[in-house]
Amino acid sequence: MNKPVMEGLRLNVPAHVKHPRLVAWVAEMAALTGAADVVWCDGSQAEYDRLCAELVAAGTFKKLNPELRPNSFLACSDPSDVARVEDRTFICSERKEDAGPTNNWMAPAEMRTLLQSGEKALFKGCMRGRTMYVVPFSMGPLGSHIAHIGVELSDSAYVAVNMRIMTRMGKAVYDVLGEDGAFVPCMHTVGAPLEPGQKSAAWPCNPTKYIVHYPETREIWSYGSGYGGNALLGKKCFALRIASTMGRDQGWLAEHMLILGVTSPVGKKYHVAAAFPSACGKTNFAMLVPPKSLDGWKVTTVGDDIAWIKPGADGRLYAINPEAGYFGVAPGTNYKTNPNCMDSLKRDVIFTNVALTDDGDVWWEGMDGEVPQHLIDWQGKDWTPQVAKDTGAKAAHPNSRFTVSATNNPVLDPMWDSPEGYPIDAFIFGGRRSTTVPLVTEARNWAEGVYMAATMGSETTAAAAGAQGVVRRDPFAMLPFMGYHMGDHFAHWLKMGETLSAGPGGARLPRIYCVNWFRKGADGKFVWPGYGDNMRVLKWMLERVEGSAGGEENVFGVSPRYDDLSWAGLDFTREQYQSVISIDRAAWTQELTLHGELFQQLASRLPSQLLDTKRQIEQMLAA
Ligand code: SAT
Ligand code: MN
Repeated sequence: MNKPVMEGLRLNVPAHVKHPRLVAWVAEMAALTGAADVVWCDGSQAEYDRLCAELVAAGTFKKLNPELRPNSFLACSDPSDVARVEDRTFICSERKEDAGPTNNWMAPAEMRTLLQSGEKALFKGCMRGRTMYVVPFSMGPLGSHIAHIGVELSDSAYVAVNMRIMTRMGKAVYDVLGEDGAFVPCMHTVGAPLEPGQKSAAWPCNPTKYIVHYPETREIWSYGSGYGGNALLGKKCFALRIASTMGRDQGWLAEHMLILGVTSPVGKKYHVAAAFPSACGKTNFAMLVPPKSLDGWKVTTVGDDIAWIKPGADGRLYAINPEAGYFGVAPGTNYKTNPNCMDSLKRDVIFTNVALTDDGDVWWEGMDGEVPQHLIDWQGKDWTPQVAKDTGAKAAHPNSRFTVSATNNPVLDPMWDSPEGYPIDAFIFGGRRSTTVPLVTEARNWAEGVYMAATMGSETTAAAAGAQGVVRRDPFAMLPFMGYHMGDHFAHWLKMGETLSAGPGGARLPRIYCVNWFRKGADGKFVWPGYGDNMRVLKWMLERVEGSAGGEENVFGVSPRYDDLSWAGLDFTREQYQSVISIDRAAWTQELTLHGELFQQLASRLPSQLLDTKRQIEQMLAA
């Protein structure tokens, strides 16, 4: 009884770890979880190679044909563990009201009983028979004033190797942390302890799942899933849910936005941050190749999913990409939709839930070339085009992913790692809407832009478990990623705008745009070609920033007339343009009713400015 906590387990603390609070936490978690061993990751290539070899031996990874796909692996998950689980995601603020009506909430004390301290607490003994990896990481360039540090403890080697690609992970983080630096503790388990002698499943996980955030104490506890945003805790859990609350408290923004650099034909460089919901083409947009006819324009990638944005001394907003890699959707990626991505994926990739070809390479729906005559699908079953025809079975899961380092990207912005970040010229907000929302509109002022972001709707995708193709309000594309009350987020944006416009950079507040690449015609097909041709819209926006492009006011801002866009090299008629830019009065009356429903839901914390903006739009619509 009452034996010293660590008896029987060597903590193996390396000499370069000089942070007593961190060591004490690791010891406490090792005791709680009953981990068999503790491995402190150093982020080296040798360590990565060793862990990948162990994952191959455990059956989690298949090594792909080194001639076709050097240094790359395929992991296939348990069929029950393929996406984020929004209904199992919790924001445990002290007061329910602070989490707001769009988040699941449980009182912190109750959640802690369930996870940590109760008699049957889920984390008690959850790592028995497994190794606990200590994964130190920086979200953002090491030492940048915009960056923050996290440490993930996980019993998944798959998580450790993915985190090495997705974040700045490794030994150097301890230099930044020193003896007492702040870090966000990120506790993760697949929830599958092993009895002595029991062999692990290739993809261990637990039917019970909890993805839990304590915003006040800035902690993350994730139980039962090994997949993506549920398990790679630097991404959605830290860089969005926890960071959004840090941003609210400290005067900055954590947003679900890609960041791109755009260089004009005269060599002027702009930076644009764009919010879209999961699986709506952020990675494609971030790596966009301008059409030949607009060859003078060049796009470079800073980030493809998350932006941390802080005001600089000059009063402008500066953004960094807190991540170091891409966890992108594979299906639909090909040399037409995203050639730079295809080139990024030539080597050093971890694929999850795509199909395996007979020669040991990967395949997914929408890849270039002939459909293979035989594959092993993501569930390990034989797949042929005939099987697909008969049963509808997809070879790759619709939410199958690649994990690849940003440095593999041929159009990576040369300054992507700059600790200072980039000044943002424009924000874009876009949903996936087959009807109603025009191709592009420009907000007439900051408040109208915040309104556009707040009322954004989008059809759901395979990135989250649940029904697909259903329109739901997804304010700021942050619905699944907000760490606090959504209404407070709107207020935070409005206040940032006010503060910045009163400061030195006031005249340079970023412009705000609303876009929709996804409008469909009567035939059910997308009308707008999208992908590289989105450059035409982007060019218009930047010309607006310069004050050189025209436009036409409508109820929802300013849109380009047909002749305000460049059409060289694209056959797109005035009629087609009308069908993607037009505003239908009946559809917008209905749309405003839906905005009203969202505002009703958020009423207790809804800034009155947004109601004023709504009233103005209603008046214009009635006029
Ligand atoms: O699984 S993730 O949350 O990382 C991907 C996404 O939903 O964007
Ligand atoms: Mn995302």
